[in-house]
Amino acid sequence: MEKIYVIKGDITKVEADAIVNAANSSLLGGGGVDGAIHRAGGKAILDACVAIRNRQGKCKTGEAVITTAGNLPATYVIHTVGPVWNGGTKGEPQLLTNAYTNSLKLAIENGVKTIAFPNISTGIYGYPKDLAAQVAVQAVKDFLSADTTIKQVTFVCFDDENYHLYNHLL
Ligand code: AR6
Repeated sequence: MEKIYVIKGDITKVEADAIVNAANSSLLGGGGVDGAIHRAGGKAILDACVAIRNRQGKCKTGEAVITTAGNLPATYVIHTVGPVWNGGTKGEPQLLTNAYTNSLKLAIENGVKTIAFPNISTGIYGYPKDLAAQVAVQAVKDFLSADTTIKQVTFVCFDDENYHLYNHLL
């Protein structure tokens, strides 16, 4: 599909209306891409996350919230929480689908036309990369087939394995 792109690189450098963060339920930062986004984006992102926490509590797995992107070249950061891999029988595929779909819904609600995703759950959360790539691509394709407002979705792969998997799938 011509709206979907794959690049290899660091999502904190990507110019898009929104970049997505693979956060945790606390929304208060962590390692991996989450740590990189908070480091590069500065305190404004954490302040916005704390405000959301105070307003609505933790972010459940598969759900998403939106904040400023602080000092990043993007306009917004959409923080979503992917599932921890527990062998695949604890609803992981549906929860990962929800993370992508709810991020895209929030994007549309905020007028986002270009959005970049990291490979959610495939680092610290241990989701097998090949299975996660299949879920991610299917979720985005299904969503875009019913929506015409999003113009561009970019999968930003940090490691070679994910980059090859996404190139193969797309
Ligand atoms: N740009 C793009 N992708 C990146 C970057 C980056 N700068 N850094 C890492 N990745 P992970 P998860 C890739 O562990 O598995 C955090 O502590 C990485 O190679 O960041 O969803 C949160 O707070 C991998 O493919 O997220 C949570 O506690 C992908 O990003 C937990 O980790 C996701 O790896 C979430 O775990």
